[in-house]
Amino acid sequence: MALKKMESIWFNGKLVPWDEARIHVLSHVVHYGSSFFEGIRCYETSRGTAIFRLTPHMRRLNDSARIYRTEVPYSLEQLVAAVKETVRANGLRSGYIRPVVYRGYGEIGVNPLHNPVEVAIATIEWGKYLGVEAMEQGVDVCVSSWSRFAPNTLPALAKAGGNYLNSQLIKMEALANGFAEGIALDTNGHVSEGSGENLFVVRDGVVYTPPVGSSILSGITRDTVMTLLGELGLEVRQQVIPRELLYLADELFFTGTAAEVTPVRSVDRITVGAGRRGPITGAVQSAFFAVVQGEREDRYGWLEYAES
Ligand code: PPE
Repeated sequence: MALKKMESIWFNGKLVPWDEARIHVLSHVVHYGSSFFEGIRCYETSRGTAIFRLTPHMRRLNDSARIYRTEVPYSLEQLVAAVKETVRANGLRSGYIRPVVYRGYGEIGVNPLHNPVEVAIATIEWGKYLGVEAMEQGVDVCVSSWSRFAPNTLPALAKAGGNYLNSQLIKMEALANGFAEGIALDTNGHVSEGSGENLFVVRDGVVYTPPVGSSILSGITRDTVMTLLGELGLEVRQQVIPRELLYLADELFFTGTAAEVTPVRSVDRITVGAGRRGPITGAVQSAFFAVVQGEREDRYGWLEYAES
C-alpha cells in the first residue's frame, strides 16, 4: 500500500510533523531487525472512530518487547492514550495504526541492550489487504517453499520486525508465481500461517486453525473470529493441521488486522470447495464487519473509541 502523508506521528512522547519522524542510519534496528510492532484498524461508527481491540494490541506489543528483554518506556495506559491522541490529531475516521518500538542509535554490535528504546505511532490509509474483489471472490494461494522459523530460532509469538524477513520471502515467492499469498508450513511440515495472516480451515461443518505451537502469531483477529464462530454455534478446533487438509477443505479463509476475513478460493491451483466464498466464511465475515463497524452490540468491549 503506497503511503500517503498524514499530519503527525507520535514520536517518543509527542506528536511531530510527519516528515520529522526520522531515525539515524546507524540505529540498531536498521542493521539487526530489533523492532516490535503492531497493526491496528479503526473503523468509522455512529459513535465516532472505534479502534478495534486497541488494548490487547498494545499488550501484545509489550509482550513482544519483553521476549527480547526490552522494556518499553511507557505504561500500557500511556500507549493506549498515545494511539488515541494520534488518531485524533490526524482526524482519522477509518484506517490503520502502526505503533513500533525499536532500538535506536548508540552502539554498533549485536547486543541491543545499550541502545535507546524508542516508540513511534503512525496512522496510515489502508484499504483491502488482498484486494476488494478478494473479500467476495477469494484469493488464489500456494503453499510456500519457505517454512516458518523453527520454535527455537525466532519466537513466533513476538511480532518482531526481523520475523518479517521470513514473511517477505513467502510473499515474494507467491507473487512471482502468480499467487496472491503463500501459506507457510512449520518446520514439522504442518500448516502454520500466511505471510501476514492466520488461517482457518472448514470441513464438514467443523472449523480448524493451527495452534500457537505451530509457529504462528497469536492473532487478535484469530481470537475474535474464534469467538464469533462460537456464537454461530460452530466448533473451532485448534489443532495441528496436515498440508493435505488444505486440498480437502470445504472452505478456507485468512484472518488478520490488515486482511480482516479474506476467503481463499484455491491452493496450489486446487479449487477449495465450490471455488468461491463459502457459507461459514460468509457468515463470519458478516459478523466481523458488523462488530467492527459498531452495527451490533459490543458484547466484549472490543471497540475503544478515539474520543474516550
Ligand atoms: N500472522 C502474521 C505473520 C501476521 O503478520 C499477522 C498480522 C497475523 C498473523 C494476524 O494477526 P492479527 O492482526 O493480530 O489478527 N499482520 C499485520 C501486518 C501485515 C503487514 O503486511 O504489514 C497486520 O495485519 O496488521
